[in-house]
Order: sequence, then structure tokens, then C-alpha cells
Amino acid sequence: MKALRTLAWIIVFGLLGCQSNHSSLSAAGPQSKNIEWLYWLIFWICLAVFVLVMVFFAHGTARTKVDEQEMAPVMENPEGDRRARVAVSVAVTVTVITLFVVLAFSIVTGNTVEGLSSKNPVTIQIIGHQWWWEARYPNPQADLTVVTANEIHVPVGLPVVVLTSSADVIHSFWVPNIQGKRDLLPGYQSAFWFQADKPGIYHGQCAEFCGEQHAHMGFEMVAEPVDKFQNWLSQQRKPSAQSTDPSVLRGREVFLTHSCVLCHTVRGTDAGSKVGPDLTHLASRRMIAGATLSNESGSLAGWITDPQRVKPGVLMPANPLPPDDLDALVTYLRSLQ
Ligand code: HEC
Ligand SMILES: [Cu+2]
Repeated sequence: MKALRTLAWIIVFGLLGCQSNHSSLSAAGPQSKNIEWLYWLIFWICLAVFVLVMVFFAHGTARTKVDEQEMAPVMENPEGDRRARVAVSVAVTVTVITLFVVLAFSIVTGNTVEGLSSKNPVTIQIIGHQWWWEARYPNPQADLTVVTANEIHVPVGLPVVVLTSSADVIHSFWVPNIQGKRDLLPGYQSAFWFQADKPGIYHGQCAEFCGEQHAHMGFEMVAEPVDKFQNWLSQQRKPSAQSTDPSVLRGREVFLTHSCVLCHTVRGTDAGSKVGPDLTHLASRRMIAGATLSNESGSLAGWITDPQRVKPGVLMPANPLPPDDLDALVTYLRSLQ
């Protein structure tokens, strides 16, 4: 009974793991297609080996039934010994060849996955933080550099180069539908390439244990047509929206007179700290806090009041604000399109 229940849970979790926007088995780009192909190759080889082993095993057990009453006599059987030796040698040779075939295909796939390059790629700088992702789209003109968090937009069909680094510990950048895992190492910048061919919103996740909230260090990769991507980029380049709405202005005041400015940037205001995510275009993002909460007024208010409730140990302190101030602050943040 217990075993059955365990099996049922394994199946349920297995199916949950199969959501298609977070799966290496629904590839959305040439790199992940190669990885998916290698997966199925190894899967079918393993399945064939498993079936063969089971067939020989069943055959062997059926043939050598021993009478329980009588001790089996030990007999000299030189012919049988010779056949057994041949069988073992053949099996060992086939196993070694199979493993080398898998090795060869792994190396070829690895090289193909690494093989992408372009003279004119889209460049994105990804910096891992405990427990969120900073994404920068560098521009030779510094004030046109886009800085955002936990939502990475890429154009469909164009090569993208990602420059990786970390602000604290080792993290690992992983969007299974798009590319394999890449470690982000503190004090060391490396690069990798990918391309997304299918538009969609893919879930990404930190894949290297990095502390208490590692499991809540997710992000979204939005792959969209080139013109939509360009629109997004030019919107993100702008300084923060300026409003004359009194409740927005009041919220701005609350933001600028509280601790928020010690950690966050809103371009176009005096807030210019880089401890936490850039909030200049916060309202344009679908999720907050490492893809943990949807970006709505209610969850924003809950997050600001007590982020430790959502992500215990998170590097943002609680902000017990009077309800009016909180309302205004949320209204302001929601205006940052
Ligand atoms: C001590 C530094 C610190 C202070 C002070 C601080 N924050 Fe944060 N904030 C962070 C960090 C770090 C994160 C990222 C947390 C995570 O997702 O793990 C964050 C995340 C956020 C997010 C989610 C952003 C996103 O895109 O995921 C919002 C919104 C936010 N803070 C608003 C505020 C407001 C409003 C205040 C002031 C009342 C404030 N913060 C004060 C450090 C701080
Ligand atoms: Cu992590």
C-alpha cells in the first residue's frame, strides 16, 4: 500500500515536472533541439539494453530450475564453460562499444551546441544575485543600457550571447527549453550562446544550490518577434514614467523617503542603489521576487510589507507602513510601466 502511494506521488511529481514551458523535451531553439535529440538517443539505447537484459534474465531463470529436494550436482562441463566465456566477452564488447557510441554522440552534440556564433549578436549580461537575476542589455551609450530583473526578453531567430557573472556565490542559469545549464561564477565572466526559434514564455531556474531561497530563484525568458523585442527594448530604455496623479505622487514620496532608496534604482528619481532589482519599469514585468509572485497590487503590497514571509532569509527587510502609505506606494510602483 505504502509502495503504491509512493509510486503515485512519483508519477504526479513526474507529470508536474513535464510542464512544457520548463522542459528540455520541448525544445524551442537549435541548442535545446540537439540536447533533446541526445536525450532520446540515450533513452532508446537504455531501453533496448533494459529489455535485452530482462529477456536474457527470464530465459536464464526458466532454464535452470533446480529441484529443491536434491542438491544440484557439480559437474564438469567444458563445452558450457567455453560458451559462457564467449557470451561474457561478447556482452562486455557490446557494452564498451555502446558506451563509446554514447560518448561520441555526447561530444558531437556538445560541440554543436557550442558552435553558434555571430558577428552581430544580441548581447545580454546576466548577473546572479541571492536570489534574483539581474539582466543588462549593454549599449555603448551608457544611459541607453537597459537594466531589468527576472524577466529576460530575447528576439526569436537571432543569435544571443550571454555574458555571465555573479555578485555573490555560484548560481546556474538554466532555461531547459532553450539551452543547457551555465554556472555563474563570482569574479569570473564567461559567455555562452543560444537562439530561440519558437516565440513563447519559458521558465528558467537557478540550477546550483545557492542558499536558503535557491528554490525561489526563478525567472522568465520571453522569446518574441524582433519588432516586439525592439519595442520592449526602447520602452525599457526610457527613464521612469512621470505622473501627475496625486496618489502616484504621494507613493513616489513614500518610496523616496523610505529605506527603498538604499537598495533600489528608479531611473529619473534620486533612487540609484544597486543592492536589489532595478524598479524603473517594474510594472512591465509579469512576476516579482524571482518569479515567485505574480506582479499584482495585492502581492506587491504583501511583498513590501513582509518579504520574509514569502522568501524567508531574503535580503530585503520588512516595511511595516501605514495602510495609506502602502496603498500609495503600490499605486506608484504599478505606474512604473
Ligand atoms: C536592504 C535592501 C532593500 C531595501 C531597504 C528594500 N529592498 Fe526591495 N528588494 C531587495 C532585494 C535584495 C530584492 C530581491 C529579492 C529577491 O527576489 O530575492 C528586492 C525586491 C523588491 C521588489 C521585487 C522586484 C522584482 O522585480 O522582483 C520590489 C517591488 C521591492 N523590492 C520594493 C521595495 C520597496 C518599495 C522598498 C521600500 C519600502 C524596498 N524594496 C526596500 C532589497 C531591498
Ligand atoms: Cu541558486
